[in-house]
Amino acid sequence: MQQHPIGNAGELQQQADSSHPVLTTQQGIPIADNQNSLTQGNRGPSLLEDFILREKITHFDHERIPERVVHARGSAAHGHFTLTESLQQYTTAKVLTEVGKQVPVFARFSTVAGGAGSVDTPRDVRGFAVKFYTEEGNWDLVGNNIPVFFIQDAMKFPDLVHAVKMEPDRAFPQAATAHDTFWDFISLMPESMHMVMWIMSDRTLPRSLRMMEGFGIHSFRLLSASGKSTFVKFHWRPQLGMQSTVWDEALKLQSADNDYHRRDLFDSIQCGAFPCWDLCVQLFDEEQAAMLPFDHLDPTKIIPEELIPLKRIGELVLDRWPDNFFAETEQVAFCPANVPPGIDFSNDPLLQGRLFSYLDTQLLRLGGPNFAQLPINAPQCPFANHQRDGHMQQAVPSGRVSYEPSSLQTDSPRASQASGFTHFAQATPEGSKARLRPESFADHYSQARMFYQSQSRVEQSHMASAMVFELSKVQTAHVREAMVSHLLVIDEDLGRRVAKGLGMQQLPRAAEPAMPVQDLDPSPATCIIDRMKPTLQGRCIAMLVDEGSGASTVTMFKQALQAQQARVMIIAPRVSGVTLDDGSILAVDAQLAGAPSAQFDAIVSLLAPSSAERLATQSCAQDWFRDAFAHLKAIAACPASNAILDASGIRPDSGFFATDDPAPFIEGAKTRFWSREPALRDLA
Ligand code: HDE
Repeated sequence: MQQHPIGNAGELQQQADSSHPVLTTQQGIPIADNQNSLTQGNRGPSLLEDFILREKITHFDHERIPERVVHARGSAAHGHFTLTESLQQYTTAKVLTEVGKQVPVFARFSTVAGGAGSVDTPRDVRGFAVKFYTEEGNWDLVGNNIPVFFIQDAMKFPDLVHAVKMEPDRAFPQAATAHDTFWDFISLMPESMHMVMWIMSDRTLPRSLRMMEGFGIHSFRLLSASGKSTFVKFHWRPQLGMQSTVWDEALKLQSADNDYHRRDLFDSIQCGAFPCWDLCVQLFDEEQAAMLPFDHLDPTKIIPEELIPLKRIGELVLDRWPDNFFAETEQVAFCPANVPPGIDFSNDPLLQGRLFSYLDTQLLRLGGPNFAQLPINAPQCPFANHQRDGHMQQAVPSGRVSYEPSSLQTDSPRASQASGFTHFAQATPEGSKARLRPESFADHYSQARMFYQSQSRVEQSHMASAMVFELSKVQTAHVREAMVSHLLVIDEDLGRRVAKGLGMQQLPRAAEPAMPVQDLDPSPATCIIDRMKPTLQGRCIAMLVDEGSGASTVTMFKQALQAQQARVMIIAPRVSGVTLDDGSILAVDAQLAGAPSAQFDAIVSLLAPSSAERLATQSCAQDWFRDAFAHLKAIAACPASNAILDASGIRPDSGFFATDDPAPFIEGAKTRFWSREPALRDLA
């Protein structure tokens, strides 16, 4: 039978030419046909002999590696760190002493609980991991966007993670803390109460990865040339200021755009609005540490910046999206044990456990001991050692010597007393081996109270409502009661609000703290709302238009918003462009039904009367306005848009602006209208 010269069903086979290289197998064998497997006859069975098909399918079958056991969902970018103030007095680490030198970095942001394919906007802690490729080796600052952690000892980490992940018998919920096993575990772990306050705050609902803080959490040490040690805590401060979404908005973002944060990071880098953070440090010595009313080695405690101020020492800029997600974002391997000489660890027992865990998990996840050779993990400074062989060895070391000491090869690598890593020579009292929790770690409620009481009234009500939402999903009554009994200790009013929100008939008895709760001074620096920067930089404003919208108003708003560095998205019922009232065609970025307003920071509606009347009957248009209103956003609406506002039952307030002048709207769009909230939803 005659062979078909083209692919199946008449599909033309694409052939190599001067601009397209020849397609080959992994072995470099050129491929003539990438459409059809080798079969016996025209409609016969496939042949085992088809090495091209077998290689292609085999490789595909092996494309996945185990996802991270936590922090599986993440997005990352390349950039650089520039030191602006030297810490020479405290450390020998060049990355912290060479002012002005650009150090390449790779930063990965992640959620914790969900799988790699889960959404970007659950209520969850965010990972904030930065790999600095320094000239003295890689430094990984593997932090979170919350400055404390749930547990004090690494021994509890697998339990915590098992409790928060989807429940093992039913395999749900995905990427959520609102379920029985999480709150059961938490209610039995008083040490988690401070962290619980932070995760119930709006910190876990960031508007953008570019608008959240990062924290190294643990105390680390800096070591000076003379061997003197200074404790340090690392903080990242976003230059765009802090901003969070409201809970209803976060929920709606989960359906509007699974990749909301990833897309936002990608878009901002692609359009040159590079995300930037300041690196700040808190520095203190043993004497200052001894004066603190808590133990700084306890990772459930912060050192309020009102007690030890932050010192800004440098800037991180992310300016390049990875070329390949798998090769870079998926295969990057962070490890808190990667520190250059001049940085060292403290005895924080959580940190000590982490020093073991990351290398161990990466051996499994990346398939063997040579993962440091992957381009994203390899140091960008000279490196040499006697480690050899193993799965997927890429290097081809020459010579006879792969050991030390040796006398056979003059250029084999040797240790260096002068530049090598030295640990802090901490004097340790002789003690007996024991499994003990230090008594100085016993105060579980004071900082939880301090955090709650430091928040603004709006933020406190968000926390209480979050707690009610989460515990309402808990089916076991005694778990709900146990949690309320802790809240009553943290702040009686909070406990009562949550009990009321849950509809409890009787208040449970307050938990019994192991030691008296201290009334610490509030730390206003822990709030978010006041940290929202009055700017449109980094914000995205949607303009709703349709056939017949006024060209001059559209242009006026667009130009005024862009002059403020806002990103403007044109939304219309149909995506192929609209004809404005002067006959010009305006390109459209997204379809109204596919671009819910939860995705934008503020909205503008510039509709002609006929279009507004038609849209007033459409649920997508009503929702668009209703959600922007419910999410406390500024709304500029032309008079014709009143038809939709009326149909949506919205009564305009001080967050509404006319469309004859963009200036007042621009000011409104820099903030949110918190005063609107109590009338919109019952907050606990
Ligand atoms: Fe992690 N953590 N962690 N963690 N962690 C991992 O390492 C672990 C902790 C953090 O973008 C894992 O390569 C233990 C605190 C981030 O690739 C694993 C303990 C903080 C990331 C692991 C902690 C973090 C991880 C999973 C308690 C904030 C993502 C995959 C002792 C300071 C890094 C991997 C990335 C990832 C273990 C607690 C931050 C299993 C045992 C506290 C940002 O090794």
